[in-house]
Amino acid sequence: MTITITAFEKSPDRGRGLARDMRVRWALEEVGEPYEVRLLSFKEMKEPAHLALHPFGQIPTYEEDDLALFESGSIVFHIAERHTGLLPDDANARARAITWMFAALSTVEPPIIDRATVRIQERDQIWYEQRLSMVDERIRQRLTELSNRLGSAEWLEEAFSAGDLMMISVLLRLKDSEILQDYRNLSAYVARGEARPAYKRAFEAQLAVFTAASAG
Ligand code: GTB
Repeated sequence: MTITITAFEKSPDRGRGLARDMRVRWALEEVGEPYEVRLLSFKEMKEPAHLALHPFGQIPTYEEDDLALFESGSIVFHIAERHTGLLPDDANARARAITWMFAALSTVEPPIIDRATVRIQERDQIWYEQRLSMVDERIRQRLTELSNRLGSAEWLEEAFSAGDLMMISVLLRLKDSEILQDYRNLSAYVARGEARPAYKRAFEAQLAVFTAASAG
């Protein structure tokens, strides 16, 4: 079985591991599955060959024999389902871990992405400051709720799971903002994820791509 994923040829995050191939790399590293990476320019992402794999012309995609997937959540779920290590065996615990994956993507990530969009695309608008503070308030509401649930626990459920992998991946987008720093248990939770050997391997691999592209 050969696994191939796609990633930015030169990531706009300058190798900070914020693009969504990072969560797929991390999942593959957690389960010990080797993979290859096909790097794409923005132009190539919108060409027919890639659109056949990804209808929205984005990264990441995932190819494994005759299976092709897109959407980072679906890809991480697929990896977690087919290997041990990212989902518990107990049916109820497994369902809860999957619930956290959905919570990360559908409840926590949207305002965080809105923040990035506002900061990039609406900076010159007269409503910029007001809109940014409204989005920040929505993020703080979610982080307060998440922080209350996590409390002093290490992970969202008994053991590290794909739910934590996805939640930490989503929270990492806030790492450089003061918002996350205001939640000490969430900052520590993110740091625990980053300290995992699998995360570090994935991070180094994506950073190497950016470093090579910058040198070339
Ligand atoms: N819902 C999809 C998923 O989860 O897979 C979203 C995929 C997505 O947004 N892909 C982005 C992409 O391909 C890259 S990751 N964009 C190109 C396009 O749409 O044309 C998003 C991203 C981009 C940049 C940064 N950054 O610079 O920090 C962080 C995250």
